[in-house]
Amino acid sequence: MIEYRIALAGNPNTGKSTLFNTLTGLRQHTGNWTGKTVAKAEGEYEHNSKRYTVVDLPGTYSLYSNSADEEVARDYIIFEKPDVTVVVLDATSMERNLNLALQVMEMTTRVVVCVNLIDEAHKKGITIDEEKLSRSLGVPVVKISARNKVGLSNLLDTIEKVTERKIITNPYQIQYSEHIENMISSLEQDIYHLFGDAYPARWVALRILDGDKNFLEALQRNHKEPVIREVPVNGVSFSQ
Ligand SMILES: Nc1nc2c(ncn2[C@@H]2O[C@H](COP(=O)(O)OP(=O)(O)OP(=O)(O)O)[C@@H](O)[C@H]2O)c(=O)[nH]1
Ligand SMILES: [Mg+2]
Repeated sequence: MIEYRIALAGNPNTGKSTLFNTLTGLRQHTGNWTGKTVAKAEGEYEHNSKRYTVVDLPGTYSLYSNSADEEVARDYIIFEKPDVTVVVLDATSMERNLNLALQVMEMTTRVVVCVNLIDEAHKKGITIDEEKLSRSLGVPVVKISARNKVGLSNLLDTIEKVTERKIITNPYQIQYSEHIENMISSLEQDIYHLFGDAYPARWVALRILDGDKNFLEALQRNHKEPVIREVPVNGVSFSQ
């Protein structure tokens, strides 16, 4: 049977675990992430005779290196490379929640944006134009209510289409100032030279510019060849 791996990412309290439980039911295993005190929940579902392993990532507001939760979520997306990352958003606070979606879209092209708590949004008179949002973001957007089991078959079909490249995504990329963009371009070339397309070069360049040593250490731990020594860790500064 064909098998795919799906990650659920999102801010805390957006309904990831509710969605995870609805999708996987009793087919779950829980434990901790290796070397961390962060809870790990993994489960399975089948859809159209394909098996999907789902990982319920910890809820985070960003995917930098601010906490063990963020490291776990970041490392899973970058090093384990799920076939699709579903970013679960709270329909009642889109502005705050979209921040994480944009971060994930810098890390991988295989993204589905899932707008949950759509029932709550309706109660508050909030309407979300998923087609317009999808065009702006360059990835599919699906509205659901995980608790009420609304929109789930559309979500599963959309995940399938992205895994099988029946939907080709083109995630919106944040543009930085010209100065930063120039540095990203030159770093990207070195990163590509070292790693090929093993990692998203633009995103790795941004982490280097950010001085994110925690990520570079994670890269050193997770990458199989010791080429990381050639990447400048301290030598880059973009202060004016
Ligand atoms: N009204 C409504 N409530 C929902 C829906 N989905 C989830 N909830 C509720 O939202 C709350 C948070 O849900 P969780 O599934 O625990 O959220 P989470 O994203 O896993 O939270 P963290 O693990 O802390 O990041 C719970 O009280 C759920 O019952 C929904 O579609 N509608
Ligand atoms: Mg949860």
